[in-house]
Order: sequence, then C-alpha cells, then structure tokens
Amino acid sequence: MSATIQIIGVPIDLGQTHRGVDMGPGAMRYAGLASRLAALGYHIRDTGNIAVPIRETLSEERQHHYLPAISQICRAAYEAGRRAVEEGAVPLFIGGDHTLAIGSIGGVTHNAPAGLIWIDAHADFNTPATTLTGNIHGMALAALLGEGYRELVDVGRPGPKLEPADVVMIGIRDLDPEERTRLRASGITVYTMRDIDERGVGAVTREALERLEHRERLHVSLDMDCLDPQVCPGVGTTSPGGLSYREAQLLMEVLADSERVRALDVVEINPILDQRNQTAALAVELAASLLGKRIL
Ligand code: 4U7
Ligand code: MN
Ligand code: MN
Ligand code: MN
Repeated sequence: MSATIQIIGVPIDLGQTHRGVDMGPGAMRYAGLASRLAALGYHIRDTGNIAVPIRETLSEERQHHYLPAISQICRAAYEAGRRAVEEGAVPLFIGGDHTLAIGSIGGVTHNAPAGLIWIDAHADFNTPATTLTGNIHGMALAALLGEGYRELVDVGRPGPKLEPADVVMIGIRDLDPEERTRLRASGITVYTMRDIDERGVGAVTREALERLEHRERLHVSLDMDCLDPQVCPGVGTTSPGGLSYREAQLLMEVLADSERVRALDVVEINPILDQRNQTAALAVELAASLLGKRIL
C-alpha cells in the first residue's frame, strides 16, 4: 500500500494585512500539486479547505487583529492534522498565512513530539509586547513555544507544543529588534542567510538534521518568502537576499534524504502579487522534492 498524503487547505489571510493570501491553496492546486505528488507514487487525499470567514465579515474583530477567528481556524487545523497523523497519512497544509502553523504543528505533535524545521526569511517570534505591526503571522512560532496570546498558546491542548531544542530555523534574514533579542535568548538553533552564504545550504541542512536527532519525526514549515523575491514575487512579506531556486531545491532534497519528514506546511503564497503563478508552481516543485522526487 502506498503512503497517503492528505492535502489540507487553510485559506487564512487574517494574520497579516495584504489581500490575496487566501487564494494560495487554489493557486497550488491549480499548479498541479496533487498530480505531481501522485506521480511520486503517493495516494493523494485532498480534504478541501478549512472554513475561513471572509475578512469583510469580521469588522468588529479588526481592532483585535482577528484573534478570535484565527484561534478558531487554528483549532480546526489542529484537529485535521491530528486526525491525519492518527490515520497514518502525511498532512500537507497549504496556506494561507503562517498563523496556520499554530494549528498544524500543534495537531502533528498531539500524540508524540516532533522536530520542527522552520524555513523562512522571518522568525515569527514576536509577542504582542514586541510586535511592530500587530500582525499575528509574525507571532506564530512564539505561540507554539508558549508565549503570547493565550488564545493561540492553548489551541488544541493547553501550553507549549514544542521545546526550543525541537526547533531549527533556516533562511532567516529579517528580525525586528526585540524579536531578535528574544530569539537570541531562546535556545533555538538559527541558520541565517549568512550561514548559508558562508557554509552552503547542503552543509547547513545536514547540521540542522543532526540538531534534531532526538526527534525521529520532522515537521517542515516552509514560508515561501524564504526564497529570493526575484524567484518568488508572490509573497506578502518580501525580503531581499533570499534563497535561490537551486538552494531551495537542495535544501528540500537533503531533508528528503533523511526520510524523517512526516508533515509539511507551505504558506504565505499571494497569487495577487505573483507573476503567472510562478510562486505556487515553485512551491509545488519544492513540495515534490521534499517528498522524495529524485532527479536520477
Ligand atoms: B511571516 C514582521 F514587522 N516581523 O512581525 C511582523 F517585519 O509569516 C514580519 O514570516 C512577520 O511572513 C512576517 O509583522 C511573518 C514585520
Ligand atoms: Mn513566516
Ligand atoms: Mn516570512
Ligand atoms: Mn509573509
């Protein structure tokens, strides 16, 4: 019997202010996600999108940064991830903004811990006290570690979902001042773009896997803004100096070689800002590489 990948769309755009991120799941399906993964020999189960209210219907939540709705959507993502793992499937969450990771990673760690590889230009390690924007997608990882809004920390089950030693970040290049202070004190392993430039993405990724050796199962959270905006213009929060197409491919291939990846988020695709769906197309390529596509 072939392994099952369960596609879970989370068209959430409430964690940030750019319009269009809610169309990410459609863009990835349109770019051929299911057929590309089926060609690798997987059984694909697309369970559709989690219900997300349209922003215009939530005007009274706006001053609260849509916290009640985000919390509820993350709870639904949590349950979907938990069930997929219990059924032996690999959950593939397609976003939507990075707030969905609060639910997805929580659900994936419901019955057993997992290591997390967070691939992003940003650390998403703000709290309500350190954020400059108030946008909750910039607080997702902090919430998973037990800090910030209780409504997010307690999604699915009360308290932190990860230990700092369970987290490795790759591709980081854009931190807010107080977020940076928090991250340095956190004990999380961080590989910045400078590390990648100096040592190469292959060496960095192999070391990242070693850092998570105490966790057999890995969850990969891929924010498409980790790539350079010249390759991926279709993201809300662009940051120059990102991964090249080839670096991102190698990063996925080295992770795939470990055969430990059991869950995946692909987030922050904004088709409105994209050119001819190239960001979603690359996201599909990267997901295929991560799930075992071989050149030869
Ligand atoms: B993403 C930011 F201020 N740090 O908190 C913030 F620069 O999911 C950006 O990684 C957060 O894209 C980016 O709003 C969140 C900002
Ligand atoms: Mn992010
Ligand atoms: Mn980001
Ligand atoms: Mn973003």
